[in-house]
Amino acid sequence: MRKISKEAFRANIEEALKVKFRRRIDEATPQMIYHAVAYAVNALIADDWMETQEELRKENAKRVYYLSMEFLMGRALGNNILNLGAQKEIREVLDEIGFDLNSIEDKEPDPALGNGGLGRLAACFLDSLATLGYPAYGCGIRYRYGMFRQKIVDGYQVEAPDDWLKDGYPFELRRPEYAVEVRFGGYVNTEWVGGKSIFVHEGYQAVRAVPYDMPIVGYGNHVVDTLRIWDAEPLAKFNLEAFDRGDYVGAVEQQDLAKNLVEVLYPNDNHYAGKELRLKQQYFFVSASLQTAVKKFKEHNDDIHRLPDKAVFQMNDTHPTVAVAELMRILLDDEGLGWDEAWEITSHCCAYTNHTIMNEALEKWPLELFARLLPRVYQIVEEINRRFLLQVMQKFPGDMDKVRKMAIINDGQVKMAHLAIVAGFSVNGVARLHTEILKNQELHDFYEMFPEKFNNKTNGITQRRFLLHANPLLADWCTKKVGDGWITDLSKLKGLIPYADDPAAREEFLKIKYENKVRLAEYIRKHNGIEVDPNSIFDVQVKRLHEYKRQLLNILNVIYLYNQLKDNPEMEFVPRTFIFGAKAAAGYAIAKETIKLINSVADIVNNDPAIAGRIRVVFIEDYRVSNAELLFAAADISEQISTASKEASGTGNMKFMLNGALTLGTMDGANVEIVEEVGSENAFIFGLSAQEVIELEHNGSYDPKLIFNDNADIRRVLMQLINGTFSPRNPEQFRRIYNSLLSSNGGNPADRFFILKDFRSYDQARRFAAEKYKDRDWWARAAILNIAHSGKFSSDRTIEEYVQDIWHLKKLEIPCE
Ligand code: 26Q
Repeated sequence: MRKISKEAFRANIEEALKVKFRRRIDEATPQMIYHAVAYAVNALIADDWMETQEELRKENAKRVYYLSMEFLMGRALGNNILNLGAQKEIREVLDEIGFDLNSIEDKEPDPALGNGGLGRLAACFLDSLATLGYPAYGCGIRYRYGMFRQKIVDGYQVEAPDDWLKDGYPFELRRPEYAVEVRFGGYVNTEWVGGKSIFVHEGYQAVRAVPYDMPIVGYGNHVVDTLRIWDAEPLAKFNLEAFDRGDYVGAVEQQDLAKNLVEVLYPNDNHYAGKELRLKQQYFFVSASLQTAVKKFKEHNDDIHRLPDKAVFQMNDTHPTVAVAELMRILLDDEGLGWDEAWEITSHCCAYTNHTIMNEALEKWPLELFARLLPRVYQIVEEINRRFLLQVMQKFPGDMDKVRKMAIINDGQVKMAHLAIVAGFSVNGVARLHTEILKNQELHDFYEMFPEKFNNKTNGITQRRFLLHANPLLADWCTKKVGDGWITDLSKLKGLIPYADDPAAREEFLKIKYENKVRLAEYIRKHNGIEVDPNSIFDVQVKRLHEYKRQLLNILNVIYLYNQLKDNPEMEFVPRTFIFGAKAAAGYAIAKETIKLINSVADIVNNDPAIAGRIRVVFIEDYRVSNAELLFAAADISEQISTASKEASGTGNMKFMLNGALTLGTMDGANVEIVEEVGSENAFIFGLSAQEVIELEHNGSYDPKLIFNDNADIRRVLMQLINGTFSPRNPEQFRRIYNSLLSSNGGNPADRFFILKDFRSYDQARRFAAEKYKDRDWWARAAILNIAHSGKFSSDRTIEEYVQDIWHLKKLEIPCE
């Protein structure tokens, strides 16, 4: 780690205050101090950043371009300080000038340029890439408004714009010198020149893509990678020309296009909505990123055929999949290559990660829209499809059903997943179970055709943010027990195993967990006005609201427990605090109704003297990366209760485990591997298996009404949804939820996520967990074993696998001073 000069750091703070705000330290507000500290931190980063770029140039190193519509970065200040190894010094400087680092960190808005898991995964990957010293660019969009801010008003979710740039964001750097042009619409003219077809794109609208760079600081290694996010501006020059030609409307249209393009992140998680603007966003950042990558390559290499040796494009789900056609376009039209050469290059540069099997999340663009917006790219997709279908017919002669099912273009739609698989050299799922389901069910036809492309990369998380930063008490404890090697090699936590049986260590662990629960309880008091007992079980479900994630199962079981307590006030009952945090996509009605239900149950339960505070229900408003850090650190139970087969991986599950929470979950996604690492005796597993779910879906034999009729307790809970128990002023409030559980609707079967089917076994697992919680020794042991076995779930491990099997990068070494 570098030596930090406190004097120089303080001088930089003073300088920034003077230049930016015309203030001295004693006149500065905490907000100003935040900006000044960020400035001083940037000064620490700058040399390493330039050095890394220089090294990249010198080595002519291969880079990965991680193409993603989302980067859910969370706050940068605290993370950068830790990765620079400057925390102690900066804390001291701030102390001296009368400020506290934690409250200064709180002044930073969360850059929330992502929805949930997929976006946060991208952010963890960048942290690991830099820490491991691999050359990498994150490529994305600089949304003017990121993920909406959630307010809870009268129990309802209300969305407010996330104006994260309003005071300026100190960690971004505008790079107008790297601006490029991106073109939309128009038509393609084919000209015959020298015995060759030339495709000329005309009548298009263009925008100027301007990159903003953010530093991605590696931990203690002087490597600084780059997150490059693109802003759209009108093309000033073109505009003037348009005016000269009297094309007033044309000029204004370009102005409008640039203004709207990057205005807002679509807040749909795992849900496709065929919006034209979304496709524009996709093409916009992909085209800008690829143009830049090719340009950069050509600065240092003269044979374009060698591109695959120097660049790999990882497509984060299908969202950037138009990349394969755009790269073909660049190679064919700009570089003048023939189809076969261009294809050889493209199909060795592009790789695809699948993050979902949910049908409603698959991107299928209407052909008409696609062709109108991207006429030349569409021609190329057609040709890729034509050649691919010839291949299919060769492999499966006479099987026209296969041809139809596998086509990239079919039924008036462009199927982006098919395009990605056909044109990419690698297809990976994000947990072992998920990859097996892709191979054996969802993508089975493609697996038969290209078995060599399929591989698994089980997700991971960065321990730098989710332990070192989020949970300083536990981080220190780990370091005291096993040394600080875990910060860059999480498998070192295995050294904690013996402490699981050490009574003193168990006590220390429980004490730390208690402190973290107190910290969260204070947050809840401040934000919710609810008193929660840190001695109660903190049972936490935080993730996007989605039917398949089954927040509904959780809250229905809470109602059931409440009924029991009401019936038997004397019964023995371990006090529980049920904590929820979730944003619902703005147009997802049943998800919003579920939020209202959770808040309505909270209102009734929290204010019912008959149960004497033994159940508390808390809904955390505006769940995001910064408050997630508090929640993981304070949790006893991690709710991972998706319908088996539906959650591709999950990553929250790993963050809880790393912080010593026990998983209450189904055998879904990465839960399977978590249990494999820690042992099923140290987790609470329940419910249908993925195979059982898939079979029930296939034979359509599941009838939730039978359970409803058979089981009086469940019937009572469901009736309470429609008899006003939790909505006295509007007994019909939760009718839609009730119906979704008991009636089929528009092709969807009743209870399509098997909530009633899994209700009993969930209840048993939960009851068992509460029983175990009373045995403090047992609990502490299990929690320590969870931490000790979380090593596999570091994104450092995941990234090493991507590098080995897909990217083939070499580590950079940045000389230290
Ligand atoms: C698609 C089309 C139009 C608008 C929005 C979208 C869209 C946006 C976001 C579709 C999907 C997403 C996000 C998906 C996602 O976060 N998936 C999660 O990825 C995690 C990382 O691999 C997994 O751990 C989760 O299991 C998976 O749900």
